[in-house]
Amino acid sequence: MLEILTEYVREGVTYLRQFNFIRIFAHYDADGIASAAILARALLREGKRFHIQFLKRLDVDFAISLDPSSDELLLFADMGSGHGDAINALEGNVMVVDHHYPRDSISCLHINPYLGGIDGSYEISAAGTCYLLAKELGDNLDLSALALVGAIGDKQKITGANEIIVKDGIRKGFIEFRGGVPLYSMSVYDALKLSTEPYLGFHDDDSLNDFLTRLHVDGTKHIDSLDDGELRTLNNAIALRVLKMNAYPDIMDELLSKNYYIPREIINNATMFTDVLNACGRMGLYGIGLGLALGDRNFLEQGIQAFKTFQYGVIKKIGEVENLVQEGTSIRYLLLNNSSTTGPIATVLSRYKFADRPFLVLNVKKDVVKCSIRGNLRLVESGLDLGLVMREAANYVGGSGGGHNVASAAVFSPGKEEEFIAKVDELCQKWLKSQ
Ligand SMILES: [Mn+2]
Repeated sequence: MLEILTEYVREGVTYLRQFNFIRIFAHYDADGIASAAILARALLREGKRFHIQFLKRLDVDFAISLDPSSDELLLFADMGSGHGDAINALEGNVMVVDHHYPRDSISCLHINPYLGGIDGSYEISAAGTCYLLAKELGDNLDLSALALVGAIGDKQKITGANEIIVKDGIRKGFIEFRGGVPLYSMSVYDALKLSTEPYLGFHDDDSLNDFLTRLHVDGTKHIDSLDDGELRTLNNAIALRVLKMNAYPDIMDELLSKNYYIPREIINNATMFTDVLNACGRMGLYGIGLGLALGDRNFLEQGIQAFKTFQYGVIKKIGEVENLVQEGTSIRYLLLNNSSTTGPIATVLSRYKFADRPFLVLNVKKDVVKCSIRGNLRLVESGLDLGLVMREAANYVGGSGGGHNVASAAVFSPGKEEEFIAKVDELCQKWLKSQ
């Protein structure tokens, strides 16, 4: 199934080998950080020099500001496929390695699973695509662990191309499948409190203490020290709690398929490693996230601290806003002011509390409104493309937007919130009705 994509990858490797200096631009989320780290580790082994910069978004002004020299390669990872205007405005040698739906034609070498007939939303991440490149470049099978991190970060399924990559890792001992619900490697108490995948909704200590007391599980124990019986009890209680929440119906199957360990990486728990990278990216601590993904233990303490702070902030915010959700005709939405995050809130609420309709979060800041929308596989299969919805709705109010069919984002100027919400609702209804 990777035949066509492999053709692109081979072409990419041939091109890459011509350069001794590669400027990597990567998206700032866990998949982007994993992508950059895969490229860095593979390039180091080839004796190539590189520079890495993380970006929240890509636009024409940024592209024009780059002014590359003729002997360097500009490599965009986990971004670019949806930004034809910016990529095509670039002078110089450019390569895009991305898994976002290629809406625009791009004038450079473009490695994207969709061009090889593979679903980039669910079956391979940017990190996975970078891994294929690394695997073609040299002996880099260990990097499959980071490809897995990218897939987990982007809420993908371990099927298709992802499954092939994970099998590489398992065969060589770089990845181990553990089974059960993925929980962070920390005390039971903290793991349940800080978990967003699964989201368990423990907003006060009493409810969490009650839960653990009823299960006869000691909350001070480390997750990785629980015996099989304790783990089974915990898994069953978590499944029951999640199923009572109006969660996405396939959520438990999805969770149970994703509890992996990556024994050679700095943080062995793949879910925890992913969320540490995500937190570092979201908090602007790119160097720490990248350092960890490159295997530097010096960043561990800061990374874990950032992760705890970030997870706690997300959980707390969800508790504050989950009763403020409003109903549209075919969507639900949340209007926030100056929230520190939008995407993670949208992800959790759309997966665990309001899974039957697209879920939109708007965050109104002083000069800009930032929006995230989330769907799920069932909505996508009914024909909904939220990347297109956000792009159209944002254009309608003079902003910009786009992304995956299942998760996308937009930005526009304050004052147009109601107009934007109505447009998103209308577009979603049109898509869902046409089925
Ligand atoms: Mn990605």
